[in-house]
Amino acid sequence: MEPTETRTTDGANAGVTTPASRERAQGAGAPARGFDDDASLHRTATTPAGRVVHVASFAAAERLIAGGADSRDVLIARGGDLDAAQRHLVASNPTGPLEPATPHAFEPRLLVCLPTYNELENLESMVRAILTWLDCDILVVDDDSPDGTGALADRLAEELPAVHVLHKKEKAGLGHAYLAAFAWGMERGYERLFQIDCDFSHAPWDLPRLAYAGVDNELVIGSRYVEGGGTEGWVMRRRMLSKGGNLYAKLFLGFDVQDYTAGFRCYDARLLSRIDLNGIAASGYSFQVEMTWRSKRAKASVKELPIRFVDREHGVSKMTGSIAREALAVIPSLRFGR
Ligand SMILES: Nc1nc2c(ncn2[C@@H]2O[C@H](COP(=O)(O)OP(=O)(O)OP(=O)(O)O)[C@@H](O)[C@H]2O)c(=O)[nH]1
Ligand SMILES: [Mg+2]
Repeated sequence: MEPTETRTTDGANAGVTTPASRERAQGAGAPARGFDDDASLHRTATTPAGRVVHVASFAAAERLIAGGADSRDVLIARGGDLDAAQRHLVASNPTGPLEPATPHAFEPRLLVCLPTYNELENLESMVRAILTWLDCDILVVDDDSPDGTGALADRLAEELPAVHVLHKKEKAGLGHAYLAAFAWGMERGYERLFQIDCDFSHAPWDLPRLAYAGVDNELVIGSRYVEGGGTEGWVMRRRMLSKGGNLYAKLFLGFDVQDYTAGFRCYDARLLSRIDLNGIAASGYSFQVEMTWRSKRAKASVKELPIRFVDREHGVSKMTGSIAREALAVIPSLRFGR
């Protein structure tokens, strides 16, 4: 069954296709597949802001993105209503950033879990961007960041009713932050729980895509390693580490998932309730691998959507050698140990 979005936005911009804009949309000499599929499902335009815009249903958007379009330029119209989208373009600030008129809304209660450690420069813009794109609540989980991120989170929570904060006493790793967030969210009846980094490596405008795919799949992974996905701005060493880590995980856990270590996800709370979260061993980035493995063991349907992972602009990475070493030991133990 094709999932339906219950209260969608008409927040997409549209315009007229010209040969020049079509050429830009497709990139010089590298046509993106899917652009000419079905003209009733998308249009392209060049706005004064200089971007090419595509308008589509979620299904059409996924075809464009898998074919090479940047999801940033794909704005999704209500029920494929391109005329409404076009009216929005006329009404909105044409030189501003391309944003939906209202955030995408879905029937289930959505909680975006946002772990932070020293993300002062990123937190406020991340929170506002998330709320621009998705009608959801946000839980910031801060491990007593020395730079004052926790105090900023409190100020945002005072201003924005959708924002909540969980303060932890000390830096305990990403896995622990997410487990605390899941417990908090499940106690309060949230039905979909998202993971996203607070450094813009994961694009807030991809959240509605994950939410939509979450209608039919208990685990949706924003994947760098399916067609249309990728990484930007990483040095060779970092690329090798990620690819090597994924190959290592696949060798032990199966080739049916392409991006085991991805941190951009949407979980159905019913899946989380079937997993023994207290038994999770990993805390670093093998937390993602362990959760994927346990989801597969719990017979979850897993869907990977292509994303472009962009290296952080502000702040510093918390990736360390010990996090990578943890993965070396944890991954085989998942397959053979427990
Ligand atoms: N609460 C909490 N958040 C953390 C911890 N470690 C990292 N984070 C957050 O988790 C997210 C991912 O961490 P990053 O430092 O970006 O690590 P990464 O994405 O694996 O590495 P890079 O690709 O180098 O950025 C960010 O939002 C961090 O602020 C932690 O120990 N506790
Ligand atoms: Mg990061």
